[in-house]
Amino acid sequence: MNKIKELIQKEYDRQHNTLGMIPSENYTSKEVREAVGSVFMHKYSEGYPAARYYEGNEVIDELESFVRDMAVKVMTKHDSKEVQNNWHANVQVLSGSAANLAVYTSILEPGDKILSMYLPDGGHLSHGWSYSSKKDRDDSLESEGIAYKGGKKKVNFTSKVFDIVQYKTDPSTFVFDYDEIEKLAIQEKPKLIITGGTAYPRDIDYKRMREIADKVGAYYHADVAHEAGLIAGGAVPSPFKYADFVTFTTHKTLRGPKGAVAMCKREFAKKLDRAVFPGLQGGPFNHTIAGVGQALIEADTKEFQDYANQVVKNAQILAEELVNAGLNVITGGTDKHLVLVEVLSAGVSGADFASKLAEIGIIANKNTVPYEKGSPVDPSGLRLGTPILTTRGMKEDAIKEVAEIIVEVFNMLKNNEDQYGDLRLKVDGLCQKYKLPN
Ligand code: DSN
Repeated sequence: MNKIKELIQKEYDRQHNTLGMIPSENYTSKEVREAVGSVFMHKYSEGYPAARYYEGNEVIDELESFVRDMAVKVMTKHDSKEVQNNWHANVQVLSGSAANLAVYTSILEPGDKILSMYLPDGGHLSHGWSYSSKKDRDDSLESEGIAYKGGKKKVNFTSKVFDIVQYKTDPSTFVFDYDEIEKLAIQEKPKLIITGGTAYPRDIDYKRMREIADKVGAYYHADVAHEAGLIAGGAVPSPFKYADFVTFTTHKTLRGPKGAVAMCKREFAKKLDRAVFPGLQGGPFNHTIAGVGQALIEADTKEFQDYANQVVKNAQILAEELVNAGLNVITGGTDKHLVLVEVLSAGVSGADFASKLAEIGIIANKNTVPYEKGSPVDPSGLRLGTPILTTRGMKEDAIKEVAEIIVEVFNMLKNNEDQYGDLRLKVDGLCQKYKLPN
């Protein structure tokens, strides 16, 4: 066996023999993996269907048109016909960050103001992150109420090109206070408002955010990378009635390959398409588009709807079990697929918790929590998700067993114990009982 084949087998074994609980990850079907590994990877197709810069694209044209239509159909499935008919999808964007950049460059000029969610509260880097080192910091300038105005170190390209102001969650509940966001929007007059993030466990009030955007004449962009599959499955609210732009990655709850889709109301279609190609990218990854198409076919089924609803039920039972065991679950629960737990106040570091869990076969990630006192490399929290466990067939009873193991590890860390007994064996048992599908 050559080195690459050996590593593929090794990684398959690792995925099979551990319980993946990173909420942004999932496990695809064999058909999705075959599509991504298909002959579509060989073809150059700069341009769009029926308007290409290379010959030989008749099949690619059919592929891209089909996947584009499927993206609109599946993502707006739970919306009215009127909403469904008003959306366009660009399936060429290579990643979530590229999708977001395409939205910005389609409607904004350098220097325009964006209002987005504060990164440490669960926002995303591509929504424009910057900070100042401790020595340069003047907190009175950077943060005021729920507003964060950024620092000297422009970490993400978005923060280099645009003027970024960010909103935090409410300091006591850690959920959004929309009245405060509205006040901030009126004060800052952004040209674009973004919602969406990576660790916000509650539903976002898309209708309210649309009202805020309308009040200040801003475009509204909902980044639903984490929730895409849950929206397609009807397990959480849809933003399509309210947003001007919706972007998402395809590999999280949607259970497709690593990739992304950028969607917009039809009136912005030309601008968005031009922003993607030739604005930001060259030839699309047609093999990824094929894999996304296959994932969308799978998401357009009753089975997937059941899956999406079970993901949420599983996350809610996980949160409930952790709360009952005395853990500090941020916002007291979840509306979606992820649970954020603050552990530092119990004397446990997020990094230690994540690495101890990994030792016994549970793969989660350390994470910042709202009003974080630590740093991204040593944060106060742990983020857990249920998409993979649900793909493996787990329901509430199995999730309770997983929660019990997580609580045992937490209590051992809290009490400075280092004997983990048979926890790895328990995880092995669950991995054997709930196998990864083919
Ligand atoms: N890195 C992703 C996540 O883990 O949430 C977001 O891009």
